[in-house]
Amino acid sequence: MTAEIITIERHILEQQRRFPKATGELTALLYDIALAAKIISREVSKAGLVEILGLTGEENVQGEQVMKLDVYANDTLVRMTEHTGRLCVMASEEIPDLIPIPDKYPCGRYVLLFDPLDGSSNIDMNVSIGTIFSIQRKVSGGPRGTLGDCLQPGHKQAAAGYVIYGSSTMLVYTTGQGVHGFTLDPSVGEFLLSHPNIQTPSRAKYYSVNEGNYGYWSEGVRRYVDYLKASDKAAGRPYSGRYIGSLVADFHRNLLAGGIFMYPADTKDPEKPHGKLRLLYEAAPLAFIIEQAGGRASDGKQDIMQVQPESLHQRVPLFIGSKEDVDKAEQFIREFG
Ligand code: FDP
Repeated sequence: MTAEIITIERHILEQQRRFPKATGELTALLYDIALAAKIISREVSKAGLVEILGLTGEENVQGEQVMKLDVYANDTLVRMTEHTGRLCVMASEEIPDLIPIPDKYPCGRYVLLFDPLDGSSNIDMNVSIGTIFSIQRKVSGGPRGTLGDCLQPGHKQAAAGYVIYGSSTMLVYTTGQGVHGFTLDPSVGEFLLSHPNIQTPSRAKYYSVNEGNYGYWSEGVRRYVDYLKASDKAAGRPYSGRYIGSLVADFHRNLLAGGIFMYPADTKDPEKPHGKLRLLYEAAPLAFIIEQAGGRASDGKQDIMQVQPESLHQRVPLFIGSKEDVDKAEQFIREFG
């Protein structure tokens, strides 16, 4: 055996030791989430085998059909964290309102916001899907968590991460001390450190966007994508296109290989003038991760981390990935709208 084996528990604990005043609550919360991720991963890997596949026939708050696995992932995260005394309130992409901590359990110092199973329209096709989470601190004074605790800008996050259920299951997280990735070893049931201190390249090789929406984008976004495809050998263009259509998978690929993911605002659906993705459950946590990895996230005009949320399920245009490329996208939007 050559390399040191570092479990996620040991890694989180070692990070905590750098902060002598830390109480261990955040450490324990991250560990609770890792445990929930293992349980969700187990069910996802059986998705093609058991009757859990198929639609429940209900619609979520975004008007999308909810699959059973989404419900399972949502319930698992709630069940693994609500009783611990570490959380004051939760919110999920699947649930229209706040998820309060039941009165029978103590109230904690943290807020958990999550997308339990992102990319779920891909489940039936065996495409990678993921769980995204964001942890904020309780800022309200009352005995329980409030909507105001959830509606905090991304730069206030205490931690964020995602789990990708792909060819292997990986958990990637940050507490503001770099980005670290762990691969689940299913034979021992542990997440082991496989990608310490992830840094994303400052320039992309790949761009990821649903180009079927081209005709619905603004002039600036259209021109930017044309620019990425135009040949200029010295400048490293054209870029290669990669679009899985599953945010966590697209983001993870670009984080490691260098790339820009975009979900711009479009005029296709007048109900969704701000694009498709949600600020609190998708854009803000991934923005925290990409910034810690040396990249950037923008809504086309300003850093995602600075956007003040106004409602739980708010959508936001997203340009995220290699720094120079996000800068360039903003430049096109500034010039051409
Ligand atoms: P899905 O609809 O499968 O849940 O956030 C939702 C999401 O997937 C993202 O994971 C993905 O990046 C995006 O939507 C794909 O949307 P399009 O089908 O419009 O490209």
